[in-house]
Amino acid sequence: MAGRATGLLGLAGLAAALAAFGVPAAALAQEAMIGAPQPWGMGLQASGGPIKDAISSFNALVFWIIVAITIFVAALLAYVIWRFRAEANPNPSRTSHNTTLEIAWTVVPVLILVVIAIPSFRLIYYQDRTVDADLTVNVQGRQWYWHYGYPDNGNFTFDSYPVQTEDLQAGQMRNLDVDNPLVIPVGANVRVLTTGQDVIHSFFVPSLGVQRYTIPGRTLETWMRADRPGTFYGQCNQICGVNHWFMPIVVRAVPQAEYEAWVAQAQANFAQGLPPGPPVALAAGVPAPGAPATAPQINVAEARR
Ligand SMILES: [Cu+2]
Repeated sequence: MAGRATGLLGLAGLAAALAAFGVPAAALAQEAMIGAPQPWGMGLQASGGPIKDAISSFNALVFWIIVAITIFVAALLAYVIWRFRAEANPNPSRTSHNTTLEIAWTVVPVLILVVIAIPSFRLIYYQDRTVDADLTVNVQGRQWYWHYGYPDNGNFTFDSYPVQTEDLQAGQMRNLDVDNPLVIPVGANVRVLTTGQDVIHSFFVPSLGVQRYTIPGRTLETWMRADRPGTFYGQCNQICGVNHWFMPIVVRAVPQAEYEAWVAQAQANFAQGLPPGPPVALAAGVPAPGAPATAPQINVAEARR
């Protein structure tokens, strides 16, 4: 963590220095971010897109309401303990009803809940789906890995497995990095359709503010958007069996041109079962452009289970 914090500070310093020499800050603002848990992280993860921005501001609103209520109740309690102690108040009042007070302590909490409920419902509907999707990805939770599909790009599909600790490369995160990340273009509204193959899993990427159950026999919809390039880490967060803890998610957001290059490569590689990653057959009946007509219809990952 210390390393990353220093790195960020160094980056900001570098940006300031370069800005002084007339290098546009916008070029540096595109520096890739890492959306991941951090040691001693106390708040929510940093935001990589608009949904997480909305979650963070709603969280801040509720947090300050809680702080105000806590201070108010604690102060009231302290005052009552001091003011009505036996020594200062030897003959306690036997008052048991006060209509004005009772209405006030009913109405005020209701108003506080309304203040919370309005942005809360607005956020729920905002997260629910995107009106104009630029891209759709299919996400399937499986015991115990993720299976991704790109129906808008020839419907190629592939599996995403965690990198074993002994195989980690420099800079990769233990129990979080995967062999084949989900790749999306920066700034695109990505419709996410989730299904489950075996049991209920949950697709959860905190820094993009996305979370949806993956349920067998049912398709759920949500969306995400990364407003800056980066690598966003998540995990299955619905207990799904013994390897539940080992279902990391990596979403890489890259510029459009890089995304298109990745799609072209992925269509070829995943169609033919070439590296990187475990080979996967095409979805039945939908050959990817450029794929051999006789692509084997065997899902190797399936056979491995
Ligand atoms: Cu799972």
